[in-house]
Amino acid sequence: MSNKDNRFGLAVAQMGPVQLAEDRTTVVRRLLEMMREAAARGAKMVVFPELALTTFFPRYWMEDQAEVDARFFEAEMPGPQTRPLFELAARLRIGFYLGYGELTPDGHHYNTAILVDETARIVARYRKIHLPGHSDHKPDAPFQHLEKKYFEVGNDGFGVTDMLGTRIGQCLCNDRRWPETYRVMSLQSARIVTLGYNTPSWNIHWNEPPHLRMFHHLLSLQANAYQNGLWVAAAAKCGFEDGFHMIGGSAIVAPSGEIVAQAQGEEDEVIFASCDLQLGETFLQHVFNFAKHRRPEHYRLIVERTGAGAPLAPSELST
Ligand code: CDT
Repeated sequence: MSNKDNRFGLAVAQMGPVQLAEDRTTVVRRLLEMMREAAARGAKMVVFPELALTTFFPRYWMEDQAEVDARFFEAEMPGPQTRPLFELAARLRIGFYLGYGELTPDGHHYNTAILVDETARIVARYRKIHLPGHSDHKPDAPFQHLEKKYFEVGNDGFGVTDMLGTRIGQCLCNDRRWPETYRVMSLQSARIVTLGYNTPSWNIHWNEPPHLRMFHHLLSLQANAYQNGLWVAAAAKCGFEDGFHMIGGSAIVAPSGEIVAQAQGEEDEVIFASCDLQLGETFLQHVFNFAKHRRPEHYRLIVERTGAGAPLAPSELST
């Protein structure tokens, strides 16, 4: 089943915390070091986290938008501080995925990720679609989760890109919990789904036992890798950022649903897997042969309803 030509060296670069006071240059230096390690281990591409260049700033209520823009958003990519990443990638002939806050020339804000190929060309951009949290100030909460304040909902969809001899899709953090994310990409024949995340260990909305955070993170990756016959590469930013803890657990998951590499701690750490890109075919030609077994005529509600409503009459269920 496995063939050397189908092998794809895939690295995930987990990041330990980035403190509020840290500057981009220090952070980029850490990313460069991990990119070097990934290339030395034979990776064709390395996946960095969501909002990799700064602390996870949506935990803070801030009112001075000009200051937020200057401190936490990138008005150009690459910019002066991120250019070294592109230069090293071209020199090492390695692709990468990078998450960052995007400020567009006409003033829009997105939680964005890009795919960069081995010539350092940006070949795809993804703007986060499932934005979690809230937009109002919650002064009684231990911290905020203000993604709905600082970002607009992404307008690019879940694209898949031909790159590095395979098909790669992107999503960001909360997207990984939604089955639609992966199915839309697997229907475009994605072989690898890349994602970065910042997942606080505590839930400000209810008293969720912290161990469930890790369990649901891995459950989402594993179930969706299997049900869509694809590889999933997930990179955390984790540990204590100014006293606020986020889970680690960066992982590479095979189309079998098995975890083939997982970060050990909550610091900067590169994990690597030599991925058999044909492995997904085993599932996609049989149990998940979409063309043969999917029944979209019975899935109407998935695109027609957002929230749950009343049961439909049998005659209304199918098209
Ligand atoms: N960054 C991000 O999307 N974090 C969310 C936290 C959800 S709780 C408001 C996540 O799904 O991990």
